[in-house]
Amino acid sequence: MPERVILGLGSNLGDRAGHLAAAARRLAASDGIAVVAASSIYETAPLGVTDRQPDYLNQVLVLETDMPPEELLQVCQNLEQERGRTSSHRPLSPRTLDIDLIVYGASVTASPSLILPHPRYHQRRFVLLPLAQVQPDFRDPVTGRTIGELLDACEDHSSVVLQRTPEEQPC
Ligand code: PH2
Ligand code: MG
Ligand code: MG
Repeated sequence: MPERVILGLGSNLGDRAGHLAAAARRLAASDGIAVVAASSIYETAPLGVTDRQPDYLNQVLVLETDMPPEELLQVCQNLEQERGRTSSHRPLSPRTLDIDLIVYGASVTASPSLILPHPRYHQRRFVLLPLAQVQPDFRDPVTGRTIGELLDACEDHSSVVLQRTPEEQPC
């Protein structure tokens, strides 16, 4: 049985929508990866940054795959670099494409390169809102909290505005 994986995509540099669309297209074309759902695209205020930055476009994808987490992470990092992301960026600096593994099946793990579930996703409205749209029955693998409970408990109230619905997306 393939695992169900949630990815969080973000872009706040260059052709933001183009970067997100390219990521979804390239993932769907990858051997062993099926993209089973894509949220709408949301325009979101930059969270946690200290300098003034452009707004992000954020989206959540649901995948099914047998690919192990570390291998999937490598695929995502390769896509980030294809879209011109430099590996020397400061943490929280603007980026052309960021692809985060949010949840990988029921996995709860921590290695130096990958923590699952993503340690901060539940503090980010720009992840929770699109996730609620594509996976309304989602539960946190650690706490069992529903997506509604996670949203209620989330202290991030920064702006997350629907920008584009999936039907209108170029891919
Ligand atoms: N990603 C960050 C830091 N801050 N803010 C928004 N709105 N969207 C993001 O994807 C985002 C962020 C680090 O990856
Ligand atoms: Mg990120
Ligand atoms: Mg990242």
